[in-house]
Amino acid sequence: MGRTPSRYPDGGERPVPQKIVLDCDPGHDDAIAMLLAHGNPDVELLAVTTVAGNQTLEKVTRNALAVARVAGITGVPFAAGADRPLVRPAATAADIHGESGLDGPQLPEPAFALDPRHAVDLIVDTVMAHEPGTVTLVPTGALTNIALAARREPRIVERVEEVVLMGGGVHVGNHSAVAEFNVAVDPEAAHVVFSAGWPVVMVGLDLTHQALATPDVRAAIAAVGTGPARFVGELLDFFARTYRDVQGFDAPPVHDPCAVARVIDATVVRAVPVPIAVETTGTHTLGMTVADFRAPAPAGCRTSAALELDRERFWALVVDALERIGEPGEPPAAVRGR
Ligand SMILES: [Ca+2]
Repeated sequence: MGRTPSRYPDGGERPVPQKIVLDCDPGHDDAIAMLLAHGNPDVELLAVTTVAGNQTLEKVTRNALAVARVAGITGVPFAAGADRPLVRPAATAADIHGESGLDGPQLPEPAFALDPRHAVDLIVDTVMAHEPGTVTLVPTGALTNIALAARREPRIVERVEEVVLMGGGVHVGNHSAVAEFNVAVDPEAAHVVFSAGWPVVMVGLDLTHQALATPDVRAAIAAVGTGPARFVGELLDFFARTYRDVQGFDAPPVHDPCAVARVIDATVVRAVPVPIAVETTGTHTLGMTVADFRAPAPAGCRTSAALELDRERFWALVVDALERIGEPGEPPAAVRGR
């Protein structure tokens, strides 16, 4: 499968690998996002941080470490972050992700211990330790940690290359008629992140509902035939059932790896600049991401909304990453000459 060069939205090539911090709440699709980031050679995973969301902080953190073991991720610090939203009571998505937050496959015991730092400190330390404009934050859960990091060390706002987040949506909701789960769980944090002034790419439901794990996709993943690919297959079996039963989807939308794919190649996940505000007071619209398309985006607009997925190339990236991961402990597939 051909490897595409990492590109800026204007088509120029960006330096590779792109350094990212993945802030997540695994979560079936978070797990696949982590595998994509680990297996793709154009992305360097600097740190993984966890936040309460799909399940409690304790559960999603344990899940993140389990996924690291499945993928053979080593030498990357993992840290636990906020155990609840900034203002509102915690909410989980056990109806979609199960009691463990990662129901389906058997989860292995962690192979290494958490970094002792709080996730917010790990995010700040990581961004400050690298050259300005070289680290991209990829949040795929509630935005609590990212908002706290921006407050803890405001200089990261200038220093981060961009924030490519899975959350929100222009025309679609899932937590309510108009609000997506990650934003709705902590709308105040989302407000901080969207209005901070750093570039924000909103990879929302308009985009991720195009990333459906249809039977042909699941067959391509199964054909990889490795432990991590089987793990993804078992995740998708469970995810497909809950998405069918709870939300009426024929095939489950695999949201979070779309944000990683955007970092890998902006032409796979196409976004348009548009001012976006987060609703924090609405009776029926709490957590809505309000995108203002009335006129062309003003000069200097720092937010954009992802609307168009190149479905074929997206899934090719996921399958390619799984092939490169191979069986953890073995040399990468590319070295074996497969
Ligand atoms: Ca997530």
